[in-house]
Amino acid sequence: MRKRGIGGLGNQLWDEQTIEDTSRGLEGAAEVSRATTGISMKSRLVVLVVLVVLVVLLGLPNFVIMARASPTAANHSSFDSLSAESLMGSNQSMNSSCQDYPAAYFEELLASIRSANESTISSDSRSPSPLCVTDVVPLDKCRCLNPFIPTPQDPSKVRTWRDISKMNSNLIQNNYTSRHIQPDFVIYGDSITERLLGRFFGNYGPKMIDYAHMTFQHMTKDGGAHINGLPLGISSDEISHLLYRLQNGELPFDLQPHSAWWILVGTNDLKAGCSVESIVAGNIRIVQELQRHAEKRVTKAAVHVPIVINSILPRGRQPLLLSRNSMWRMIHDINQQLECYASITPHIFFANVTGMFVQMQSGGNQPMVHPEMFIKDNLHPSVEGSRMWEDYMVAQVLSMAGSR
Ligand SMILES: *[C@@H]1O[C@H](CO)[C@@H](O)[C@H](O)[C@H]1NC(C)=O
Ligand SMILES: *[C@@H]1O[C@H](CO)[C@@H](O)[C@H](O)[C@H]1NC(C)=O
Ligand SMILES: *[C@@H]1O[C@H](CO)[C@@H](O)[C@H](O)[C@H]1NC(C)=O
Ligand SMILES: *[C@@H]1O[C@H](CO)[C@@H](O)[C@H](O)[C@H]1NC(C)=O
Ligand SMILES: CC(=O)N[C@H]1CO[C@H](CO)[C@@H](O)[C@@H]1O
Repeated sequence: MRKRGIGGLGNQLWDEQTIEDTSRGLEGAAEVSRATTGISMKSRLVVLVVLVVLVVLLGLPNFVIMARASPTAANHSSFDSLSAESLMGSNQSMNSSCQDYPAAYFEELLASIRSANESTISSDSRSPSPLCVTDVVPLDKCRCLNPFIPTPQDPSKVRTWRDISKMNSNLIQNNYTSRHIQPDFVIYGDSITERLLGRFFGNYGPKMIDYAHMTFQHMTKDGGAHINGLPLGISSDEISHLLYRLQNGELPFDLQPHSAWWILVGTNDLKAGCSVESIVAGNIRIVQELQRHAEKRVTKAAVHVPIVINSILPRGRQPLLLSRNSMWRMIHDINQQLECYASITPHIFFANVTGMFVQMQSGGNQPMVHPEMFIKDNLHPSVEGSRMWEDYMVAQVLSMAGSR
């Protein structure tokens, strides 16, 4: 391979609180969620309702304006430029940082990851697998699954995983395909996406109700939004789990969003010890699955529905330093490569939301996750963070729909 991303993944990965490892750990995170999002929710809702009324009265159905007027966005300058810049123009702004990643780089990368043999990972430390970050993490600790091999989640980790996936297929069926209507866009992902449904490991609970509310208002026409977004996520999912879901019910032939596919996946692979390369290749593998689906449908329009790769959200030790072996370094490298991949691939776009979730501190040179955008685990977006992300996606999808 031409370029190895970073040298290795620090031990820090392994001593950090393991949040998405088991469902128990994740439920713990949900407790934290309630503690942190409950407090100011009422006052935010009041502000939001007033804003919605104002926007409706003034006849300015523009989410960007709403986002600008929101209390959090006020001290969050990067969001303005984020929303202003349409993904459609992103290829033009691409520059020399992508010279290291021409098309041939991605071809080699895919070939190398595709043929990586999982069964040799723990047994033969002399032939390190490109799946894992082998120079720091011992091979027998790597739990990275080959993102090319569709794999159902381990039932000892998430007992109800197949039921949750069935809930997602029912959502598609009951709300869309059986009624012969299509969503405007579909989002595939992990717990970050599942939360948008007000659901966590398949549980709709009081802790999640604010998320459900917010998504109803911001991403469904019934709730007053301009378009219907359909989030399909399962907490704890790695890329190979998502691939399995796509091949087993969550990407039925008759699902074809009007305007875009959107994917956000890979942060749980990072936690499993996966390399930058395997996560980049895995995202591309998911893109290919969506492309194949479109090709099966034959019509020209279907083939050209854009696919948006969302940047992996920040997580890990604070501040977010780009030092060797840090998780943020890996996330940064993954995002850089995905952006370059999108820039050379027709109809594929990269949505860089880093500016929404990262805030500079200590005189402007210490990036930290934005405290209001996440719950206490610094991994899952808060209701406010999810709202910003949804508004951003809606604005982008509307702009893509407009220019097709
Ligand atoms: C090119 O990339 C560098 C760093 O990656 C950035 O600072 C610069 O603003 C970019 N230039 C353009 C024209 O996008
Ligand atoms: C992968 O592992 C299996 C089982 O250990 C072995 O039979 C096979 O030859 C390996 N393949 C490669 C390409 O290394
Ligand atoms: C994304 O945006 C952030 C800041 O908003 C910037 O630092 C980064 O270089 C951008 N590109 C990628 C690929 O992360
Ligand atoms: C993006 O820009 C590159 C280099 O300028 C060009 O070769 C490529 O065809 C463009 N891709 C798309 C999808 O327009
Ligand atoms: C808006 C709407 O029709 N929502 C339905 C989507 O599907 C689920 C079942 O899978 C229903 O519970 C929702 O009411």
